[in-house]
Amino acid sequence: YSTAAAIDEQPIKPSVQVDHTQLLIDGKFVDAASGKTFPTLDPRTGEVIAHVAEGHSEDVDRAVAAARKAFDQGPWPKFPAYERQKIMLRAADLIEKHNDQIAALETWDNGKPYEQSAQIEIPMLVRLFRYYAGWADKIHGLTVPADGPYHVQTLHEPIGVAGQIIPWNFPLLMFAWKVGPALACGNTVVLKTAEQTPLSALYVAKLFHEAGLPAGVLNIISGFGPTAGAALASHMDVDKLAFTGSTDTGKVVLQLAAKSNLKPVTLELGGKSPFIVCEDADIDEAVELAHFALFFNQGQCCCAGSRTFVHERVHEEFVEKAKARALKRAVGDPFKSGTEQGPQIDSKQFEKILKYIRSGVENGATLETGGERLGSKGYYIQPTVFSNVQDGMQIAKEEIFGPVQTILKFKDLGEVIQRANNSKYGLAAGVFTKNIDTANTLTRALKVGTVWVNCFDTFDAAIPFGGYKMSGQGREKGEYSLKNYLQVKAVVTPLKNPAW
Ligand code: TXE
Repeated sequence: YSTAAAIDEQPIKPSVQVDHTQLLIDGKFVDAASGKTFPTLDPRTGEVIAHVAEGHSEDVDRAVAAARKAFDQGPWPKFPAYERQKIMLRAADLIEKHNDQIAALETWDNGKPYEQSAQIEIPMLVRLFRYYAGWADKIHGLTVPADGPYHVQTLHEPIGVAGQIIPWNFPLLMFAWKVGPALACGNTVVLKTAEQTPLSALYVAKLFHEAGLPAGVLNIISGFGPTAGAALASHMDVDKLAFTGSTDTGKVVLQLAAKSNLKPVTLELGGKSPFIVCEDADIDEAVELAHFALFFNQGQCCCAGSRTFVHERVHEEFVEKAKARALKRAVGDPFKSGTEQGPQIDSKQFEKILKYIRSGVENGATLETGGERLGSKGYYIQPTVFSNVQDGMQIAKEEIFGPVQTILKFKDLGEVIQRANNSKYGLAAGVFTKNIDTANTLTRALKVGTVWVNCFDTFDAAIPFGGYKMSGQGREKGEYSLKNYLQVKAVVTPLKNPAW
């Protein structure tokens, strides 16, 4: 990876300016009621990019009132579905047109490589909105063959005002996973962005308004969790809550929802996903994929393959090659072409990761490479690989959320299934084998929401995603996501002349 001196070079200037820093309520950019702002920082340096309006409960109240009005009196849920579809498609076209500016904003605020933003994430954002636009006019109920002389049908209706709270690791993709199905089903939205990454959602929400979205349908609140986030989760006039973030905060928002108006909640939380390399695997491919599964997005993925289980017969070779691959990882300014890894999001995450690395060393895991910060400014961390990791170690049990690969050795299939499932999480798993029977056995046995076989992080818009156990509740993406945003109404009508 890069030298400290390369990291400490003058950061590359992003080719975008920050146009929107206010809250977006009822179709207008407005200051927070308190007039307060907070700084959003460049993870490359820790310096301020912009001061952003800081939403509190009064602002959440204003946004929910606007969303309520747009739902109850406005056109959105009453629009023919085709009109909703057209607006979503127009928004997707505009996002595509602004691809490079949005990507630059996302990278600046988050630190992820610009090429990843521009070539993967923003195109995926466009794809997600087109996918959900496609559903808008295909949502319908059933005719039910009930006993007795009744005509029975179900109507699938929007729930109402959706409250959505998202994290900072994929600011725009999380925005699309939530806003896409909500709008397609005819709901209105109040979305709170993460305090680390407020900028890109404001830009994209503005494009939705340019595309013809009526005022009040999509409101964006920047601000902090315990204030703005908690106000949204406990709001009496929010009809549904969707949350992505840590398992601890997931428990808090679920309680707030229960204590207020019992709004239904979907949760997409943490993980400690096993990546299982069987003895018959092609080792070079497995090393590359395991590297990607862990280090992608600076290791800041809920589904990161963060427990790399390797069969004992190929273990030694795998460790050597995994170490060599990590040493080759291109860490540097995310705006530089070819960069694979930028800085971590902020000082809190940076310190958390370094603490986990220290605990790995103290608990007797072998530090193969890395383990230190890189450079003297910003939040860069050396790609780190541990071998000889034991199941009971903190680094094997808890979510590190950083560029730290932990390699564990296994002997047979029964053992690795038991150990892979021995986690409070159940988000995803990777399985690397050429044997179809091994793949089928693992696929059925693993208690996780996604199994990637000989691939990882394949995130098509149509594939559902979500967790077993403490990784969450419900599914997002795909057709499954629609039911999070729909009420089912049964309509029963007696048949007066059943003989006909
Ligand atoms: O998460 P939080 P943080 C994991 C990862 C990371 C850890 C902590 O392990 O190291 O969580 O990150 C809002 N009421 N993931 O502190 O607190 C907050 O403002 C309502 C996994 O960033 O869960 C932000 O918008 N909302 C993950 C969102 O919750 C509250 C992605 C996420 O923040 C709130 C991110 C409250 N009381 C972190 N407190 C994933 N599943 O992908 C905070 N928030």
